[in-house]
Amino acid sequence: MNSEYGFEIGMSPPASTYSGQIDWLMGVLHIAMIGMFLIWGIYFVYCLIAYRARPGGQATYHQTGEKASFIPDGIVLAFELWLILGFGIPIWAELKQETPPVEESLEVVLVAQQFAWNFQYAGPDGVFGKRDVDQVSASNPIGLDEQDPAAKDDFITINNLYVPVNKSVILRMTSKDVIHDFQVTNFRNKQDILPGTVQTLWFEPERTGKFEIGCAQLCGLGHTQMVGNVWVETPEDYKEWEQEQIEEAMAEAEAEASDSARS
Ligand SMILES: [Cu+2]
Repeated sequence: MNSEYGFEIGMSPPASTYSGQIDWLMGVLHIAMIGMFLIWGIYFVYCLIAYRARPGGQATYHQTGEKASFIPDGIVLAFELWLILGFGIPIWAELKQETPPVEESLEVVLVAQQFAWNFQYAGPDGVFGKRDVDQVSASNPIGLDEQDPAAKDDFITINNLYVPVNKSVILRMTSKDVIHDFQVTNFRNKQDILPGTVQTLWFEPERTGKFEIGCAQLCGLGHTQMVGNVWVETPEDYKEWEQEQIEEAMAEAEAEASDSARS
């Protein structure tokens, strides 16, 4: 873990709308597992003592038709079904299937690469500029097509994702090279990113602050350095930051256009 974030025992503080549900489920699972471990452990020791070898003892080598052992099995099975059907599947569906409406969310494109996170914002037109593999360069890591009118107001950030608090964020994620995995522990989410496809991940931050992004899929020698930050800001601060980025992007696009007109 990055030393800047300190060392914590247990999970890092929850910061998204669904992190409470994940923590609750993990808490129930851990307590149930400790309980089962203790019960089975005590029963095991009891059997060792009660059925130890004694003079005149007679071993039985066939089933006696005893049905009592099905009772604890049945209880455990019922408990597991209750967890899976009552909580596991609904929480999974919320995280992975019930993406909030795009109109009410901030949509960001994420292009992962060895070993960085490139975030593309659509700008005021709300349309993402096209990406072109042939235009990828050191200064244009995602290959944003400069000829595309929709690209003029787009802006890119590297390893830093800025979002407003209390608004859902939808990430459309792809990779330039190998499989990466976007993970923010505070948000309790994680999603593989496969080259050639687009994966969707959403979250809604509930607290302002800085949260660490890690790559959760071993992706090469620089894997451990593939870290970034999510900066969750107040809506006002976010708006201000966004405006600066748009102005910068527009000025750059204009300068480039006049450059190419001159040559
Ligand atoms: Cu990676």
